Amino acid sequence: MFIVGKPALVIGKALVIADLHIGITRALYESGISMPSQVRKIADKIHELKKITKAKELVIAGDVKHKVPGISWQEIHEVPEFLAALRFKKITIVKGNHDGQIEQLIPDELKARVKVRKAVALGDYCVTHGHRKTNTNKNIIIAHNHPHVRFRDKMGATYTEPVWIKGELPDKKEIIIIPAFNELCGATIVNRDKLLGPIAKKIRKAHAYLLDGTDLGLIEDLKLKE
Ligand SMILES: [Mn+2]
Repeated sequence: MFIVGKPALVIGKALVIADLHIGITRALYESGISMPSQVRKIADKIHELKKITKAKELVIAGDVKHKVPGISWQEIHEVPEFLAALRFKKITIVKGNHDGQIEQLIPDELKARVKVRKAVALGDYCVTHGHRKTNTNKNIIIAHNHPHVRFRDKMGATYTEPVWIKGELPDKKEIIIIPAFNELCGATIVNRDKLLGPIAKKIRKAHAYLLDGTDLGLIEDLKLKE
């Protein structure tokens, strides 16, 4: 189910990714960092995963776009360009807190293939963004947190790595938190910060896993001494 080395998983025929934050380069530009558009790069990475996994459909677990509230000029151009570049029979956008009015950015000719939902069921899992509560009796997959673990090297320097989080909810259902697909996004440092959203807050026995699958153990045991 997890794709080794990538912030993505496959359930049945569906490739699941999250937190693309298209348009973030505009926000970075406004804070003084100039970067080229990420649209082509993100679409290429997704197609590389499509090839490896032979997935037929794509589920984006929220935050396709970046600006909150509203839509930036850049997103008006980049989100339709991105969606048109994707070569999937079916695309489901599970709406994130950054996806207000995302419906307006779906070109008419793609509306039959691209659907917007609050949550979607895939096998034994319910996929939702995680900024709101969701009623389900399935295991749950969320995003929203952009989870990273912070490490300190022998010289005392700290750095972070993206991680998967896997644990359980009070009803014993499994919960998985997907790392952000766009590495330019800010992160929740899970061995320092509180997890975000009403679903993630209830997690128990949460383990962090590096993208290569290494189990780092319980997140409460990973705290660094300051
Ligand atoms: Mn996000």
